[in-house]
Amino acid sequence: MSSEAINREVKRRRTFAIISHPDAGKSTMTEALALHAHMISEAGAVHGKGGRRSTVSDWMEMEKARGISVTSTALQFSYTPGTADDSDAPFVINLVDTPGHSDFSEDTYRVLTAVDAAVMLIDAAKGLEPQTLKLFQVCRHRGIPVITVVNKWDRPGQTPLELIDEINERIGLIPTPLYVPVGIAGDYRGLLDRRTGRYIHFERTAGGAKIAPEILMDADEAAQREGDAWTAAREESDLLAELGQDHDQEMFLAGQTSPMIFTSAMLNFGVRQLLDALVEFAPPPHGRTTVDGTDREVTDPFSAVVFKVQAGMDSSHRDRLAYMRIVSGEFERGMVVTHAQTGKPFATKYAQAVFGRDRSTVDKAYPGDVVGLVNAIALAPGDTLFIDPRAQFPPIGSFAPEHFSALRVTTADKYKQFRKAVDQMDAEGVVQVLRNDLRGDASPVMAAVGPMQFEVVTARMKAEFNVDTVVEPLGYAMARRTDESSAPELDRQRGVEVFTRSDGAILALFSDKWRLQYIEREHPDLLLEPLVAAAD
Ligand SMILES: Nc1nc2c(ncn2[C@@H]2O[C@H](COP(=O)(O)OP(=O)(O)OP(=O)(O)O)[C@@H](O)[C@H]2O)c(=O)[nH]1
Ligand SMILES: [Mg+2]
Repeated sequence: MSSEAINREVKRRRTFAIISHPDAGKSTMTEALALHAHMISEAGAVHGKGGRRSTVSDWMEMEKARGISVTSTALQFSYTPGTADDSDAPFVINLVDTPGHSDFSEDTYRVLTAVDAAVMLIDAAKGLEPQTLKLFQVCRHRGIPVITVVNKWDRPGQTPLELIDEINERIGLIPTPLYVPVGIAGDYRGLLDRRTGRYIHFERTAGGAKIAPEILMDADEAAQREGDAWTAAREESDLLAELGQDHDQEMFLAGQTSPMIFTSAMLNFGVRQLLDALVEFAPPPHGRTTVDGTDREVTDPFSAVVFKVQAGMDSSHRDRLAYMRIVSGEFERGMVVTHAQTGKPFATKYAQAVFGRDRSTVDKAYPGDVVGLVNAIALAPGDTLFIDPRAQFPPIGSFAPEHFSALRVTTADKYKQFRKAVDQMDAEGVVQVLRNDLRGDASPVMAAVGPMQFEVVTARMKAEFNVDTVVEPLGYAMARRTDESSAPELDRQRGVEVFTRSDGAILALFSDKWRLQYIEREHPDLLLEPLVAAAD
C-alpha cells in the first residue's frame, strides 16, 4: 500500500482513552458516544443488578453487579460528523474506557501508553479529585493532549469559572471551553457555541435513552428563550475571550491548554459536541520511537504494541485476547508478523475488531486501530509485533505492588483448574504472581497495587473456572528487587520473604519500611532495588 493511501487512513482515525476519578461517568459517556455514532440504538438498554444499569463497556459480572469498571474496555466504531459531505469516508474511532479506581491504575496506565489523546471527565459537583490530579500528571508526562469534559451538568455543582480556575491553578493547564453551558449546573438547557455565537438547545428524551434532539438558535432567539441564563453564558464566554482562553490547536497539542466541554452523559447532552471535537482537534495517529532511538513512522512497514491481555470475555469461548494498537503500516489478517520479545513468527489468522465484549473479524487495519488477537498466548502487555525491518517499542513497566496475599483453593478436587486460573490472571496482569519453594504451588502469593484486584481474582476464579478460593493477606507492605546472591541472606531475616515473580524477577517482601531500613543499614552489600512505579 502506498504511503499516500496509509496517510489517508491515518487522517481519519482517532484513538483515545476516557479517564477520570471513579464514578465521573466514563462508562456512561462511552455508551453515549456509541449511541451518537449509531452503534447502539438505546443507551442503558441492559439493566444490571441492584437497579443500576450496566453499560456496553461494563460487561464483567462484577462490574454489572457493582456498577464500577474493574477493567479497561476497547470499542471501535465509525462516525460521520454532521459537517461531512456524502463523499467523505467516515472517521474510525478507537476508544478505550478505563477503570477509575486507583487499585486498577496499572491497567489505565497501560492504556495511556497506547492512545493519542485522552478525554478527562470531571464531575461537576466534585471538581478535581485525587485520581483526576494523578491522571492529569500522567498525561502531561507522556505528552498526551487532554480534552476536559465537565460531566453531570444536569446535577447541582460548581460554576464553570470555578471549575476552570481550579484546573488552571492546581494542574497548570489552561482550559479553553469550546462551548459554555446555558443554565447553571442542575439546570442544563443547552450550549453556547463560542465559535459561532449560536445556541444549541437540548431536548430531553425518556430516561435519556436516545440522542437528545437539538434546536439551533441565533443569539436573539436564545436571549428571548433563556433570558438571564443566556446573558450569563455570554458574559462568561466574553470573559474567557478577554483572558485569552480560546482554543489554540498548537497549545493544545503541546499540552498547555485543554479544550473543555460541559456534558450530561446521562441525558446525552453535549455528547455530539464532544465527538465532533475529538474528530476536529484530537491528533491523528503518529509514529513512535523504538528502544534503539529510531522513529517508526506511520507509513513504515507494519508494527504494533500490545497493551492489554484479557480472557474470560465469553463463557462459551475460553479464549484469551491480546489487544494491539497498530503503530505503522497496513495490517492484513493472516499475515505472519514477528514477535520482537521472542523473535518468533506470529500468525494473525484470528484478528478481531472489538466493541466491548462483542467482536467481529477484521481483515484490514491501520495505524491507530486497536485489534484483538485471539489466543495469542505468547503475548504480554508491552510486547511489540512487526514486519521487517525490526522494531521494538519501550516496555510498559509495572507498578510497585503494595498489597500481598496468598491465594488458596477451598474446593479440593479443583486443583488443576485452579492452576490454570492462576496462570491466566498472571498473564493478563490482573495481579502479579509470586512463588517460592516454601509455599509451593498450592498457595501462590498475589501482589497488587490495590486490594480490589484480589476481589477481581476471586470473583473471576468462581465465574470463569468455578473454583472457590480464599484470600489470606500476608503481613508484607513493600517489595524490593533483589538477586540470587542476596536472596539466601534476605530469607534468613525476620519480616522478610523472597519470591520469584513469573517474569523471573526476584522480589523480597518486607513487613514494613522500618524493617527494610534496618536491613539496608545492617547489610549494605545486599541488592535492594526499588521497583519503580511507572507513573513516577
Ligand atoms: N446525573 C448524572 N448521572 C450520571 C451522569 N453520567 C453518569 N452518571 C451516573 O454516575 C454513575 C457512575 O457512572 P459510570 O459511567 O459507571 O462512571 P465511571 O466513571 O465509568 O465509573 P468507574 O468506571 O467505576 O470509575 C452511574 O450511576 C451513572 O448513571 C450524568 O451526566 N448525570
Ligand atoms: Mg466505568
